[in-house]
Amino acid sequence: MKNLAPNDAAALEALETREWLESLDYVVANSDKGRVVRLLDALSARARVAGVRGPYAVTTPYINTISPYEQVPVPGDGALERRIKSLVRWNALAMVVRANRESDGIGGHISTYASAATLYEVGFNHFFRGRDAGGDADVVFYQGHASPGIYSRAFLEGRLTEEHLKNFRRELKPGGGLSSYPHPWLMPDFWEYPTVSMGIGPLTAIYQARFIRYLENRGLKQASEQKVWAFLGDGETDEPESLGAISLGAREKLDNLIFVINCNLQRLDGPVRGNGQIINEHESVFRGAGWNVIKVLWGSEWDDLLARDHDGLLVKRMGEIVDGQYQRYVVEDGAYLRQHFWGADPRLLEMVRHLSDEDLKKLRMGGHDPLKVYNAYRAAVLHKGAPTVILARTIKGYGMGEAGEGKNITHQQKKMNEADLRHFRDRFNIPIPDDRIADAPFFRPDESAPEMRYMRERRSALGGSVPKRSVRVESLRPAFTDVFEEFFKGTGDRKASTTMVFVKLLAKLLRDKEVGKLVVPIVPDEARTFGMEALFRQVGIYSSIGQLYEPVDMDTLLYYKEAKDGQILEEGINEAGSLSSFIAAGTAYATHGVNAIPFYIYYSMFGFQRVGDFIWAAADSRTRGFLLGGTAGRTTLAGEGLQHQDGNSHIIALTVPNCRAYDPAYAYELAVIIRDGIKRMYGDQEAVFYYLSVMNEQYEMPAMPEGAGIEEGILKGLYRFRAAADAKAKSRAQLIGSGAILNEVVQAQQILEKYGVGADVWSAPSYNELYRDAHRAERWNILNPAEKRRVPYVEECLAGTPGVVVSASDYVRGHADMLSRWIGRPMATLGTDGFGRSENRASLRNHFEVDARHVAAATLSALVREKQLELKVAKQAFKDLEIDAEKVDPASA
Ligand SMILES: Cc1ncc(C[n+]2csc(CCOP(=O)(O)OP(=O)(O)O)c2C)c(N)n1
Ligand SMILES: [Mg+2]
Repeated sequence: MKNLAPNDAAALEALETREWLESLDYVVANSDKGRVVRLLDALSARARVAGVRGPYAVTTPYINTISPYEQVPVPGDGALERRIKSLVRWNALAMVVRANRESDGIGGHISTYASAATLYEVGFNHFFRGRDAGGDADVVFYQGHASPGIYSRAFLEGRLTEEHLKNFRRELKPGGGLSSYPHPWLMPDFWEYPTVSMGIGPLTAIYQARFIRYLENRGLKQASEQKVWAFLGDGETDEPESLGAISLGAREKLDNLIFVINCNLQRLDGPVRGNGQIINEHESVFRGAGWNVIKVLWGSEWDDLLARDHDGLLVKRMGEIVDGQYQRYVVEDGAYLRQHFWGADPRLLEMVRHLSDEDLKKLRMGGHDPLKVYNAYRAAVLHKGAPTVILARTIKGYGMGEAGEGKNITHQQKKMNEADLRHFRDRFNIPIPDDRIADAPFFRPDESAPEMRYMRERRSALGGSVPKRSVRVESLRPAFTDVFEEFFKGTGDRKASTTMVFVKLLAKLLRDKEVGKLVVPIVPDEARTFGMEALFRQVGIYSSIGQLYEPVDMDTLLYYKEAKDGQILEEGINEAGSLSSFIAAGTAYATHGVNAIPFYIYYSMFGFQRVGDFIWAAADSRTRGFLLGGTAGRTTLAGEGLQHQDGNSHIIALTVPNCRAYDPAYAYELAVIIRDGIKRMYGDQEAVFYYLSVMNEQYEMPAMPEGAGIEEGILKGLYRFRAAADAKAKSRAQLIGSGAILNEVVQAQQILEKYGVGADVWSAPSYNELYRDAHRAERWNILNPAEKRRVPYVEECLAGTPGVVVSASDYVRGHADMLSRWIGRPMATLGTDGFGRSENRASLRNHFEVDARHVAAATLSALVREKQLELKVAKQAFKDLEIDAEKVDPASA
C-alpha cells in the first residue's frame, strides 16, 4: 500500500473507526448483550494472538455504568421524597449552625451530608430494611461526618426531639444530647457501629457481611436477603484499612455487601486527587479485586447530550478532565463551563447551543439524581456472586452556595450568615419566614402533612426506622458441667503453659452442649504458634465453599480441614481483619440475636499496639468476647526479639474503659476469669470484654489454693498465693508477681528464706482492675468527705502486712507503679522497660532484672534501706546471686 499523507491517514482511520462502530451498533441493536461481550472477547483474543498488547483496561469510560435504557422509574412519589430530603437538609444544617452559635467551636459538619443527602434518602425511602423486617434487617455503616443528616431524619420521623437536636455535640446537657458521630457506646438504642475513625467502617463492614454468611452456613441464622451497606468518603479510601480487605469480599462472593463511596472529589484539605480521577482509580482497584462496579457520575440531564454524542466527543471530554478541574467547575458559573468545558471543541459547543448558561450550571451530578441512585442501588441489590461498589459523583457542600459549595474550606464550614441561610432556604424551599431565618429554627411539618405520612409509610413498609440498635437475645446461663473443673486441680508434675491451658479449655468449651456451637475461635494465621492445630480437625476451618482440594496432610490425624460449617475463622495474616471478625461476632447478640462468643488469639504485640483503634471500636460497639494476647510478656517469649516481645499491652488495655485485662499465671486463674467473663457478658449482659495475656513458658500448674476469697481475689486482681514459711522471721517482705514472672517471685521467696527473710507471695492477675477499684473508692472518698473512708481493695490486702513490698511483672514498671500510693510504704518495682532482645528466657530475665535473683536482691536492698536487715547480709547475698551493680540499664539499652 502506498504511503498516505497524514491527513489522508487520519481520514481513513476515522472512516474505518466509524465502520467498526456501525457494525457494533448493529450487533447491539439486534442481539443480546452476551453476544456483544463475546464478540469483543473474540476480537481482543485475535489481536493478542497477533501480538497486539492491550488495550487492557480495568476502567470504563467516564460515564454512568447503567445506561438510560436499562433504568426503571423510581416507585413512589418523587416530589414528596424531594420535599423530605430538603427538610432533612435544612434541619441538619440548622443543627450544626445553632450548635456553633451557642458554643463557638463545638464543631459539626454540614458539607459531607449535603453531598450525600440523595444517597441516604434513596436508601431510607426504598432500600434500608429495619429491625421489624426480622432476619432481613440491613446493617448500615453511615459516613461518620454525615451524622447531622441522620439525626435530622430521625427528628423528622419523630424519633428525636427538638431538644435532642439543640443538644447536638452537647451530650452532657440535662436530658442528654447527640454524639458527634456514630457511637453505640453513647447512643446504644440508635447507632450500631462506629465509623468516624476513617477506614474502620469499610473494613468492619466487609467482615460483617462475611460473618452473616458464617452464621448462615453454620445454621445459627436463617439465610435472608439482608444487606450490609457501607457508606464511605472518597478521601477515606486513602486509609489502607478501607481497601485492605476488598479481595476478601470478592473471594467470598459477598453479594450481601454494598459499598457506596460518596465521591465528592474532596477530602478535608482539598481535592482527593486533584491531578487524577479518584472514581476511575477506584473502578480499577475494585474491578481488579473482582467487585461489581457501578459508576453514577451524571444526572438525567446529561442523558440526552450523551445520546447525541455520536462521535464520542463528550465522553472523551468527560474522561480527560482531572478532579481538581471538575471541582473548579462546581464553583464557577455556566458561562465558565461553556468556555472551559464545552469550548474545548466547536462540536461540543454546538451540542449545548440550545442550553442557557443557567441550564449548563444545572446539569446535575449522578449522586444528586434520585433516579440514577435508585437504579444503582437496585442493580446492587440484585447483583449475584460479588459485592458491589457504587461510585457516586457528588458535590461537597451541595446547596451551601457561597458559604462553601465545592470550596476547599467546606469540610469545616459550620457557620452560615443570614444571607447564606436565606439562599439555602430558597434553594430548598423551606417554609421559614424572613424574620425568623437568622435564628435557623428547626422545622417539622404537621404530623398529618403528606410528606410526614409518606415518610412513615415508607419506613413501616421497610421494617421500621433505621438506624436502630436493640439487644434481642436471652441471657445465657450455661451449667458448664464439665468444662472448668479440671483446671482448678492443677497439672501435678506435668508442665503446661497458660496458652496450652487456654487451648484445652477452648476445646472443652467447643464440646459443651450449651455454648459449644456459639464459640467463634478466630486466628490470624497463628493457630500452630499457639498449639491449636488439633482444633482444625475438631471443629473445622470455616470456608464458604468447603474444601475443593485434598489437603497435603490428609492422611494425618490433625489435617487441615476446611468446611462449609467449619467453626474457626482463620483470617490469614490480618490482625485488623481478625479484629473486625471479633467485632462482628461479639456484637451478634445485638445485630443478629445470636449469643456468639468470640475468642480471638493473636501475638500480643500485634493487638493493642498494632490495631488499637479497632479494639477501641470494639469497645465502642459494646462487643463481647475474649481477646487473647498469645506468647505475651517481654521476657517470656524467647528468641523473637524486639518486635515481638510485649511489655506494653496491659498498659494500653488500661485505657479502654470497658476492657477487663488479666495477666494470669496459672490454669485455675484463667479458668476462673473465663468462667466469670462468660457469666458477666452473656448472663448478666454487662457491656465489657476481656483481654487475657497467655504465655508459652511451661511449668507445673498448681491447684487452686484452699481458702475463702481466692476466686474473688483473682477477679479483683490480687490474692495471697503463698504465705511465708516463717511468718515470725525477723525480716519480712510482701512479694507481688503476675503472669509468668510469678514463678520467679515464688523462687525468690525460697532464696530469701536462706537469708532469714520471710516473704509472702501475692499473685496479681490484674493491676488494671486493682487500679480501677482503687480509684472508684478514692473518687467516692473525695465526693463524701464526711463519711468513713472507703479502703481500696489493694490497700485492704497489703496495708496491714509486715515488711517491705516488691513487685515484678513482665510489663513496663509504670504498670505496677500506678498502685504504689495504696501500698502504705515504698514499693520496689521490677519490670521490663526497654526494647526486647533475641535471647533465651534466663538471659532476658537477667537483662531486664526480673528473675528470681533480682527479685530477691530488690527485697534485700529495700530491707537494708528500711533498716530491717544488716547491710552485710545483703552484700553477701548480692555476691551469691551474682548481682552486677554496673550492669547496663535495660530501660535505655
Ligand atoms: C483515622 C482518621 N484520620 C483523620 C480523620 C479526620 N478527618 C475527618 S473527615 C476527614 C476528611 C474526609 O474526607 P472524605 O472521606 O472524602 O469524606 P467527605 O467529608 O468528603 O464526604 C478527615 C481527614 C478521621 N476522622 N479519622
Ligand atoms: Mg470526599
